[in-house]
Amino acid sequence: APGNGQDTSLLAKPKPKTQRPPMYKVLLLNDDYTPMEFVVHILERFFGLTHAQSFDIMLTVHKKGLAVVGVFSFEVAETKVAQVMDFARRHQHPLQCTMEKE
Ligand code: NFA
Repeated sequence: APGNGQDTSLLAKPKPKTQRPPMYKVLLLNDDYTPMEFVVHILERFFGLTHAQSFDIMLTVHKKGLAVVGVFSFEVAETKVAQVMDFARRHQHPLQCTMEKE
């Protein structure tokens, strides 16, 4: 700092921070109409989860209102959200899936 007689400029090495890309949580939201089995099917089909894992996450969403289904790169998260939203819409269920930066 100027004036305090302590010049650390020769010793202080800048720390090169390696930048990791941000990751995105994919969230599933509860509603009153989408059948439980349909949600389980979506989790198995688009997230590669087992039936037991899918059932657990579905129940968490049902009871808590939402749950994180997985954490992915922006591009993968975007694709998963689009796949879920399209599949739900085609089956006329109001299921909502969103993403948010971790
Ligand atoms: N709450 C829905 C029902 O009782 C089930 C559900 C679970 C919907 C998870 C959306 C997400 N049929």
